[in-house]
Parts: sequence; structure tokens; C-alpha cells
Amino acid sequence: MSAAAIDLRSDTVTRPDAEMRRAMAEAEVGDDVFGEDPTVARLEAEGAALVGQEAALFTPSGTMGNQIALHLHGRPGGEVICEERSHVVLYEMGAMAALSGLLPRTLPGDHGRLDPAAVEAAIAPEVTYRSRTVAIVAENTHNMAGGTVYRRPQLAALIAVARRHRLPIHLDGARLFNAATALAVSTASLAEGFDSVMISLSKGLGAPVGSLICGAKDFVYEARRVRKMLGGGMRQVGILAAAGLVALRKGPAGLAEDHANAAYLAGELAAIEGLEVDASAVETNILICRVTAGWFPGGVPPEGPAAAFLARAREVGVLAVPVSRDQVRLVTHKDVPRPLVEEAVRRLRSLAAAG
Ligand code: TLP
Repeated sequence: MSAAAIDLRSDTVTRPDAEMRRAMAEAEVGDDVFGEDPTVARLEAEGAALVGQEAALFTPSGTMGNQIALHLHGRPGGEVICEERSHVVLYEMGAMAALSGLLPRTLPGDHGRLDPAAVEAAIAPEVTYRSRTVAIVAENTHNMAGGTVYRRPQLAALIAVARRHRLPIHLDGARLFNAATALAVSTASLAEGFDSVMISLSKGLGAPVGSLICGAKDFVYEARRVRKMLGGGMRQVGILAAAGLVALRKGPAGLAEDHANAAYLAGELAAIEGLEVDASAVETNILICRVTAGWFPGGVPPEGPAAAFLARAREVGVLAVPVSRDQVRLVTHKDVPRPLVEEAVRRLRSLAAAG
């Protein structure tokens, strides 16, 4: 790699800033398995309030938060209705099946958004010879659809379906603050009516580690037991919760800039020969870009368009990730300010020009 790398692989690469590190160094701590860490308690209370739920539990990862919720909502052999490219389906290592005996029942979404009527149609009829539907999952923003956002009416319709069929509905809100920022509404308004809500502190908000699984008091009590079962009981973890508190309080303010940077990047990439981006679908900080044969005047290399593009981008110091054979994902975040986004565009343009 020649130049200093501009890392657009994910907003998970964000590093804790000086204020966070100071807060971590000074954190008041206790043994959280005994429920005695005051900083964790503060983080959980503030997180729960932000999503309008009674309580929250600090988890080491968003994956663990999602899986604790599914474990509690489901029963082995049950089906979980989820969008086909959702994180719980593609990127959680089959955990709902491996850990909880659950079967994902996937539906295609419109830019990742589940159609409430299609969800209702997919709910299993109550007969003695078919697996039961046990839960519904919505992801907001939707990662693999390119950071797309659900509007409140569609969420309300999904929740109404869940209620009608007495099914728990879980929100994977790893990037719920991005959704709220894009719509200029509160996170609580987007979480309203969900039985459980996972929010991540370690993505665009900038904390080094951690997520919160939020819900009613009884649900969170049980969630604490499942977290322990999964090996996620942590001791003087106020050190991390302190960073999480700074992320919750300060992080959301920076997201609008990340979104503006993604929109800018989408427009610039769309203008490069051989790259296709649906700039109008870029609502937050994620963009999915298709690499076409046009980008390879000498022919598409055998490793495929995405892998070949990424290898060449890495050589000029631009990092992104593959999401399919011909698609790559770029994510903007606080550690790549606008001048660096512009530099990334210059580097990619120079590659395209070199052919
Ligand atoms: N997403 C990561 C990767 O796992 C793909 C990323 O780089 O975007 N829900 C959603 C919607 C997510 O995007 C992620 C992380 C998670 C859950 C899981 O969070 P962690 O990584 O904390 O387990």
C-alpha cells in the first residue's frame, strides 16, 4: 500500500477519541456480574431512555444483543421472519440456528424494508404439522441494502402485524441513530412498539466496544441470564461503558456529516466509468457500489469484479469490503472527514483513468 490508507470498510473501525479515553481511565467500576458497576448502570439507563424502553443490558457485541433477543423470543424449531439480506441472516454465523434452534424465514425487502403484507402472508398457519412463526426482525438502517431507512408508518404497520398475531418483533437498530438522524426524528419514535431493540455504540457513534439490548424490565432480567450463558458476563466493564456513555451523548451529533459524505461519495463514484451506484438510495452512511465489466478494459480478472477492484483500490490506499461477486460496500464515519473522502475519490479516479 503506497499512501496512508483511507479506511471505508466499516464504521466499526472508528477509534475512541481523547475524551473517551479519558472517561475510560476515570470510570467508576464494580463487578457487573453482581450488578455493581455504576457506570454500566448509567449507560444502560441512558440507552433505555433513548429508545423509550424500560431497561437495557450492555453486551460485548451487537450480534450477542440480537441473539439474546431471538433466544428469548423463540423456541427451538420456530421460524423467525427476517429480510433476506439482514445481518441476523448473513453475518451472525448462523447463530439463531446454532444457539437457539431457530430457522430464518427470509423475505425479500424493498431496499431492505419488509413489506408488512408480505410478512403477514408468511406467518405460518396454526396447524399441528408445520413449524410455528415465533418472531419478526426488522433492521434499521438496513446494512446490506445500503444503509436504507424505514419510515415510521411502515414500522407501525409491521408492529401492527406482530400484535395481531401475538408475535414478538425485534429491531436490529445497530445504526438506529443514523436512521433517526436521516429522518430528523428521535430514536425513541423509531423504536416505539418493538418488544426488543438492539443499538450499537461501536459503529458510527465511535465507542471501541459494545451494544445495548433494550426492552421491558422482565425481558432484560432474562436477557442478563442468557448473556451469562453465552459467556458475556463482564466484570469491571465500566471502563467500556464509560466510552459508551460518551458515544451515546456525543456520537449522534456527528452522523449528519457522515451522511453528507456518503452522498458526496456516491455522486462522485457514480460518475466513474464502470462503477454503478444508485445515489438516490444512499440515505445514511453506507453505499453499495457495483463494479461492472466497464471498469476492466482488459477483461474482468478471474477473481471477479469486486475482489479485483478491492485489490487495486487497496494498492492506492482505499479500503472497502466485498458484499457479492460484483458489489463492494463503502462506509463513511467520523475518522474519515471530507478532505479524506475527496482524496479517496481522487485515488479511485486515478485508477479508473489508468485502466
Ligand atoms: N455489522 C458489521 C459486519 O458484521 C457486517 C459491519 O461492518 O457493518 N446488526 C447490523 C445491522 C450490523 O451491521 C452489525 C455489524 C451487527 C448487527 C453486529 O454488530 P457487532 O459487530 O457488534 O456484533
